[in-house]
Amino acid sequence: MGTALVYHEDMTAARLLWDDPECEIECPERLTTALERLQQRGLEQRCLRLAAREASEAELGLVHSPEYVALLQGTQALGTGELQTLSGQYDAVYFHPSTFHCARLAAGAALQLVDAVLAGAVRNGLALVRPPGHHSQRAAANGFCVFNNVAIAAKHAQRQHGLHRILIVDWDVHHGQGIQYIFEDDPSVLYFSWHRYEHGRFWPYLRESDADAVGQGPGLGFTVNLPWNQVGMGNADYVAAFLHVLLPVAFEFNPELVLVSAGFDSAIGDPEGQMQATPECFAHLTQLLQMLAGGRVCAVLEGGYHLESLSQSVCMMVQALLGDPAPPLSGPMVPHASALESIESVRVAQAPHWMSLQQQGQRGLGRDGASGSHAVAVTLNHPLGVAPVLSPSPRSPEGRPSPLLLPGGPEFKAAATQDVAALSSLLDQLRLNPTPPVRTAVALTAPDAALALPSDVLCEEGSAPQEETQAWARPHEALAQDRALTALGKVLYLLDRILDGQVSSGIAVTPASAAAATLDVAIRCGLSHGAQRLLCLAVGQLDRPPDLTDDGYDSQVMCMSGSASRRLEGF
Ligand code: X5A
Ligand code: ZN
Repeated sequence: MGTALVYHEDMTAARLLWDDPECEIECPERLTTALERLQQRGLEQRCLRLAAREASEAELGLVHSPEYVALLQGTQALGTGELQTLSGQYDAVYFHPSTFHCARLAAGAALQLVDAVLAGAVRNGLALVRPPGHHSQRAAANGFCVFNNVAIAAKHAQRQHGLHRILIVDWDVHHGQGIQYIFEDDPSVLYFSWHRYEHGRFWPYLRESDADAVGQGPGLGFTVNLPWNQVGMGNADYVAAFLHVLLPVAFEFNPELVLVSAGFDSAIGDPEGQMQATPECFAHLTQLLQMLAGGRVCAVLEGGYHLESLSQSVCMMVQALLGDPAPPLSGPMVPHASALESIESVRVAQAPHWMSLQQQGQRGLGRDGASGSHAVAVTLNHPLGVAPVLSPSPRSPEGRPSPLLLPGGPEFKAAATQDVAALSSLLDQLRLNPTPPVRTAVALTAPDAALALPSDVLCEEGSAPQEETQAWARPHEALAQDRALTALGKVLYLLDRILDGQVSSGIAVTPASAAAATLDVAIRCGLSHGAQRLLCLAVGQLDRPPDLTDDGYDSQVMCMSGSASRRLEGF
């Protein structure tokens, strides 16, 4: 099940025909540059390419008034002067003789994408479109938007595919007030938007963009606004917003489809957003969204006006849709105080409507001796996410971010404000390393169990050399027995393939009595290969936590353990 890319080059036809500093950033090169970069990186070739079709009058009518559609149809025959006059009746809009055709293609592209995903032809996809859509309203163009592509696609998914719960995630840096108005009393569409707000002093200057706008009537709680009151929000702020606001609510809502109003003016370098999130952040956000709705994610381009930043962000999103691992995020993962205030204000405003946001008192989850599992699965992931060869840490040895990548650093500031080439080279340093050829490998001691594996999982036959395995096992009594030793050989082999970049992640089974010792060895082995930071998660029972203090490894390893079985018993 693949990824669709919906596009039509006719959408590059519309352009600004007169002087207007506010509108000139919405230019045809936004699409051509992004598409070129997708081709350059070999990503376009990995997608199912679909040529956009025009949305029909009936489809536009799902959201827009017949009079408004007719008015737009009439613009095809207008001269430049008349187009300029008509444009002036709306806020931040320009019309071109090709606008009606382009805007119908943009809406049609979103519809095709939804149809392809809901028909099961692809798992997910991106529609690369312009004009954008999320500001446009029933009878009004607004903020470069003519038809509300995502809103039309949502209505279509309800009417034609019978969907009952659709999540719209609007990560464009502007508030998609058009989408909010269309669905504000509809509990079957959950609309989430974060946006530059600055206490109402940023376009479109609306009171209803604030966190206390939560929807109306039956739609109460189904509009979720997260206003950013300062510029400069970055990776840590965006990830925190997902983890603390969007995802709790989205899991509780349990959508059947996720539509993304994918504007990239929320990325670094964009003149509108003035934010700091790097392109890789969008790979992570996309991955997080794929946990919902069985991975049915349909993204539709909205804003994004820094051509280089836009193209890189689009590539990151497509990479994540294709299932590639996300590159590590740079910079200190510490949210701004202002971001945490915004997040808290949304949680407070939404708490009456979502159980997942209501503070639960601390439950007694103390230590327990319950047992039940007889085998512990050791899962291994490449410690740096993607690098085939262990690459230098993005952090300095003291654990502080390297000055080069400090979001507020002078290099980024200069690049963000003027020098496109400098920004491009900074961003290139963060470029994704090649994806390992095998996504998931399984090492089993009983090979017949492999018969039940999905076909795209590699059943790993190999083992580490016996002497090497024995040498690692020697200090551990628990690894003396045969079964434990065989399992350890397989774990070490898998770890080796992961650190070599041949395999992205893997799973191995080891006897319960040898779990802690096997973890010990796996950790030491990973560190001896040059891994600099290692996270160890123990779910279920471990006879003891791994102890690495004697070798001074403890600063590089973070261990977390908890008993899943005990918690499950409580339900
Ligand atoms: C789609 C989008 C922005 C309009 C800004 C007007 N529109 N100042 O990003
Ligand atoms: Zn925008």
